[in-house]
Amino acid sequence: MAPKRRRSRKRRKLFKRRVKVKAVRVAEEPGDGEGVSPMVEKYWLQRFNLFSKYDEGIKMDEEGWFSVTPEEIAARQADRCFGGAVVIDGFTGVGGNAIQFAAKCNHVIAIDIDPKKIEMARNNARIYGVEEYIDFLTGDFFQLAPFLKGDIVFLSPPWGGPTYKLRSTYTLELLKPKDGYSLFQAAQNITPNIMMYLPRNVDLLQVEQLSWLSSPPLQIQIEENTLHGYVKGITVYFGDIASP
Ligand code: MGP
Ligand code: SAH
Repeated sequence: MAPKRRRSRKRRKLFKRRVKVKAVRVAEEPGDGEGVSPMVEKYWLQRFNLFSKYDEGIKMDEEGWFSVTPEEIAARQADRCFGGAVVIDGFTGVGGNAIQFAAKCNHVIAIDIDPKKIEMARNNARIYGVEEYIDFLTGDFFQLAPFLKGDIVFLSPPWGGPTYKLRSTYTLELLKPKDGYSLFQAAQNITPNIMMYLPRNVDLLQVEQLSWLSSPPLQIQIEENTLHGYVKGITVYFGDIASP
């Protein structure tokens, strides 16, 4: 049998270092049962920016991870509520926005086409103690819109996945499941007080044109949403909730 090869002192040192690095990585990775794929690991690393109460039993799925509005941004958006306002959150996801609206507005109607998202949003709202201020509805916002009444409509539709940022300019036609113009019009039939959460590379000229769909044109305010100095998205406020 060939004699066992001893590592040189230099290689032994290197080997030790490699083992150490691996141990640290393991500790930083999601635990078993977190359901986190490699694709969403970078969002998991930001989990406490998404939900400060993440460790208390927050539930997420893959789309939820890359779509949820970070808590600090959602809280700032919810500051636009006025006394007694009922907010319709047309694309609730795992509830990042609905929870913050429920904490600051009178009542929230939270809609998502995916029943699993509604269950996760309900669970997450319970953790934040605001479940009783939210009516959860499973359904298609476009089909439900003609029957809805509310003071503010919040729209954070799918942007087509994390690859939205590969384009230099994101046009409103790319929003899912329908283009931004159809979406805006469905909301406008409910109220002129509309908030849209859009990609940071959105075509701002197109966004401004949305306000011209009304006569006289709606007031509009465009806000860059930063987190720790990094732009995450853009919120557009229309109607009475836009600051002059
Ligand atoms: P991001 O650009 O995927 O993340 O999303 P990040 O960490 O800025 O990545 P980086 O590679 O640019 O460093 C930024 C934010 O946009 C997320 O935190 C979500 O709030 C929001 N967001 C992203 N997507 C793909 C969607 C989406 O499809 N719909 C909605 N409503 N929000 C999204
Ligand atoms: N603002 C949310 C994230 C929304 S992600 C948060 O902070 O958690 C967009 C959501 O739109 C997804 O959950 C998706 O299931 C939902 N959706 C897609 N098409 C829809 C439709 N036609 N009507 C209602 N919801 C829809």
